[in-house]
Formats: sequence, C-alpha cells, structure tokens
Amino acid sequence: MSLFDEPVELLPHDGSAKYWEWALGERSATDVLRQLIDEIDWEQRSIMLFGKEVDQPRLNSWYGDVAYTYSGITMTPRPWIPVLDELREVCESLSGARFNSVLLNFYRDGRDSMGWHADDEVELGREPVIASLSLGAIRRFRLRHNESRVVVDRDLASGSLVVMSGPCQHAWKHEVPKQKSITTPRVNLTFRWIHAELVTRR
Ligand SMILES: O=C(O)CCC(=O)C(=O)O
Ligand SMILES: [Mn+2]
Repeated sequence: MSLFDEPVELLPHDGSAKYWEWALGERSATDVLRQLIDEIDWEQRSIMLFGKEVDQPRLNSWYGDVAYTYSGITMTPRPWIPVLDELREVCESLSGARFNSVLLNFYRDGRDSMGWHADDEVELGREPVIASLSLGAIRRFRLRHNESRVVVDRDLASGSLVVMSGPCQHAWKHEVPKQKSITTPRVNLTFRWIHAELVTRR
C-alpha cells in the first residue's frame, strides 16, 4: 500500500471530509473521463434565480434506483451503466458505505461552477455519507463553516475522492468556484444513498 492510499482529513471539527488523492487503482483517469463524457446523457437544466429562469452553470445527470429532488428540480433516474457500477464499487470500498444513486456534474471549463450549498435534503437522511469522485481539470473545492466562517480549500486532483460524513452537511457548506483560467473539462460524481421512504412530494 502506498501513501496515496491513505486519506487525509480536511475538516478540523464538526464532521468529516476525507480526501484520497488517488482512488482509481490501475484505471486511467483520462480514459474514465472520456468514457463518461461520451456515455452519460448530459442535460442542461435551468434554475430560478431572482424570479428568472437561467441555465445552470454546468451540465448534469442522475443515475440510480430512486428519483431525487435537488434545488427544487425532480430528477428521474436513469438505470445504472457498467462504468458507473465500477466507480460505485470503488467509492463503496474506500468509504465503507453503500450508495444507490449518483449525481454527475460536467464542468465544461472554468466558467462552470457550483455555488455554496449543503447536501442536506431530507431523503439523504440525518448524517449522509457522500462520496465525491473527480476526473479531469483540477478544480478548487471549498468548505465553509456555518458559524465560524472558517474556510478549507483543496484543489481536487483528477482521480481523487472526497468522502463527506457525520455532521459535515449541517455544519459546513461547500462550493466549486469559477476559475476563469481553466479551459479543460471536469466531471464530478457524487454517490449518495437516497432513502426512498423519506422522499417527500414538493
Ligand atoms: O463538483 C464537486 O466537486 C462538488 C459537487 C457537489 O457538491 C454536488 O454535486 O453536490
Ligand atoms: Mn454538494
């Protein structure tokens, strides 16, 4: 086992965000990235911003066993495909948790981003384990504590994994800011366990 196999803890308190610099074993991150860009049914969704409908600054797609409502949008899941099954197994074995769904985000270049939020929807349960796998361009991931406003920054390598757990989603928010100098794409997969019995109609 190499040093790369050992995760580092990113959070000082109030939950955990473990970071593995390399999670893919013998797999090439470039091959996986290419495969995902080709095989995933990417969608451009819109959100309401100050009463106006605007495109989300990224593409995304939802795979798995149950539907999910995210920022007011209900996503009907697509069935698992082999590459996602394979990546799910990687995430399950490193995190020790199980996942029945994955949200994929495609940041076409550094103008795409994701704003401050927590993954705290009721159907994720009280202290969700979320495994976040990154491929392609190195992008900054930021976590900000809700009370102290302490910020933790980490540039996420291609082939890396972040596993958030415990009270992380209650005590911290996270974002992927725009980085205008980045011209190459990144795909991020967040594996989640959706508790179908907790799904509410909104
Ligand atoms: O792209 C990332 O690293 C984070 C994605 C994320 O936070 C999410 O999908 O909820
Ligand atoms: Mn998130």
